[in-house]
Amino acid sequence: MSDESNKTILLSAVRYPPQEMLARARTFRELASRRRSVRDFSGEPIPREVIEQCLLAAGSAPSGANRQPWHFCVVANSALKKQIREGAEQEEREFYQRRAPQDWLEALAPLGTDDKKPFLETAPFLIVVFAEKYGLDEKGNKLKNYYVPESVGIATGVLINALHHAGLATLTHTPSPMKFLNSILHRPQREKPTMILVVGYPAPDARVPDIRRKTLAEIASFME
Ligand code: IYR
Repeated sequence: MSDESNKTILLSAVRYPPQEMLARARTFRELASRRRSVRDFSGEPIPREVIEQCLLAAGSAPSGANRQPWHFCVVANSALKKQIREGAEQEEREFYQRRAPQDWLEALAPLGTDDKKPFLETAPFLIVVFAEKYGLDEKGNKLKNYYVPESVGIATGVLINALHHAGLATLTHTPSPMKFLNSILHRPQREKPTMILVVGYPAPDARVPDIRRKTLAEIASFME
């Protein structure tokens, strides 16, 4: 391997004294645990620059072989949002009326979801997350991607927290199947839609299910 392909730069890292580290960890945990999936959005506009900054944060996620195999399609256009709502509601009707097994419907019951997705038109922005199955080099040849679902999942997680940190509400919406999004948004077949992130301010009277999060002991084990 030539020196050029293997260039390194000095890591620029910050280090905090233990007390400050703990305070920062607590502050972030408090922020993160206030995030809720919201289904009632206000139509109030939000600045596009905020979305841009959050997308750049998402783009800093680690990815297999640094391929960055994601594409975020930001939809603000009302006609496109309407088409997306129609496409999603069509799939959701099938899901709720026919495809979903009873156990799945029972698992969703506490969330109160159904096949109606008005938020897809109300919210100012829909960010459709696409996973790039393979890339293209400068000559148009296929370039293999690695750990694509993991990489895109991590980037989406960063995006959700960046938006939440900026004071915006989100919903991860997953109509299934989602192929209809490629045609509406003119994305190539090598990109697979993974979810619609609905973004905006919550409606003033927004309500959320009364759920609880698992405790530390339930989600982690320390092998000391
Ligand atoms: N995609 C459907 C169903 C749904 C599935 C899961 I898993 C959820 O956590 C929530 C909803 C919908 O969006 O209604």
